[in-house]
Amino acid sequence: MSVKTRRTAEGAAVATPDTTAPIAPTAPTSGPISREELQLASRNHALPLEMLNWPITPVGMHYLLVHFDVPHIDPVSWRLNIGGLVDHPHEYTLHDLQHRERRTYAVTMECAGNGRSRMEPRPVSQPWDQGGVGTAEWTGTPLAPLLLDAGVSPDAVELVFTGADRGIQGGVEQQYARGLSVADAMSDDVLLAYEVNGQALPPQHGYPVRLLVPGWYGMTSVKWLRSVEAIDHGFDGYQQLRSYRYSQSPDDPGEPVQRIKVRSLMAPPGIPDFFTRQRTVDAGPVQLSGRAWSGNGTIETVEVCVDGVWEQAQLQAPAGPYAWRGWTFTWIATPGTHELACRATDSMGGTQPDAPEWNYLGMGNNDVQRMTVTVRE
Ligand SMILES: Nc1nc2c(c(=O)[nH]1)N[C@H]1C(S)=C(S)[C@@H](COP(=O)(O)O)O[C@H]1N2
Ligand SMILES: [Mo]
Repeated sequence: MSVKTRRTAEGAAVATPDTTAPIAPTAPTSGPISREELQLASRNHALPLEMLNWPITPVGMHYLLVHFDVPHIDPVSWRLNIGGLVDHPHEYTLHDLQHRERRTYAVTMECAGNGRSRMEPRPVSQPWDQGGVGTAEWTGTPLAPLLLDAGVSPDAVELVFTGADRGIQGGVEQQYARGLSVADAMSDDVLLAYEVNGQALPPQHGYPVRLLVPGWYGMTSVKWLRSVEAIDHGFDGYQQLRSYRYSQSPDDPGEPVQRIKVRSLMAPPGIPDFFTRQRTVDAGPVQLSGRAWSGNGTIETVEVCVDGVWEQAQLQAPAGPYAWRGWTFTWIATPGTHELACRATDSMGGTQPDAPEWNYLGMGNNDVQRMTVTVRE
């Protein structure tokens, strides 16, 4: 495979792939989960669904997705470089960023691959079930004023955000890097975050500084951020052009994955079976609850389905404009086996499909969650 190399503002070599770089390690399969998928799944953990009972996810329970290795970064020598097509390239220390305007937002973040293992055939990558989501209170400084200070050239089209982590994907050696249009990067809600839930970022969530782009799938929020570079073309890195696409085949360029699709999940009621996770509840009123979120407008309704009959759930106020919304529903459980489901609709009219909308990389699956519950006397 041929790999082009270019240099970032700080001189780091960044490989940009030719468009024949493989987009997935193997074709989608109906076979059992492989050892490689297990290896990824045990590194990149999910939100246990009972944690939906917490409006803010405790840090250790927030889902995790790390493509390569967690880099070991010395906060004293760490710098953030803002460069490329700007009038005033600048290097910031962690201290500099911590002494600029400080903001805290509760943000629901979801991995674009969440729900991947529920697709059939199953796209082969991190085999998420449903827990690739979490909501944390992120603190940092807004990016837009730094870009204004830098003076982004009118010729700039995109900003490239590059992390300190390096690895090989699709045969291409790369820093983890993603692009955003200048307009999206200038959005008032985009943060350079250095704290989560009131503590310094832990190593796995991007210490010392990560990008945080509310409303977009998680891949946009580059961890271990090292540079922001203004460029005069659309970013052509692997994580932009080859990965994170809604494509139907390995050679279909597809559409880019961007904002989070509407979704709701229910905290599993009652008690679980250790191995199958099947639920058992006592007959009588059962308070069902969960969370709903969307990167497109606000959550308008959540419906709960019991044995095929849909009814409205009660909505709580969201923890903030970028955070999920709690919902509750009282179910009068009668002895026997029942099927429960939930479905959210957002203010842009988006709703959840009954079955996954299949694509080659297993992106953006927001299918309705269903569970079978045994009710005992
Ligand atoms: N540098 C870097 N940033 C990254 C990643 C990565 O592997 N390297 N993973 C991305 C993906 S795919 C997701 S879903 C989120 C996950 O963030 P979290 O692990 O803090 O939940 O980080 C994003 N930022
Ligand atoms: Mo992700």
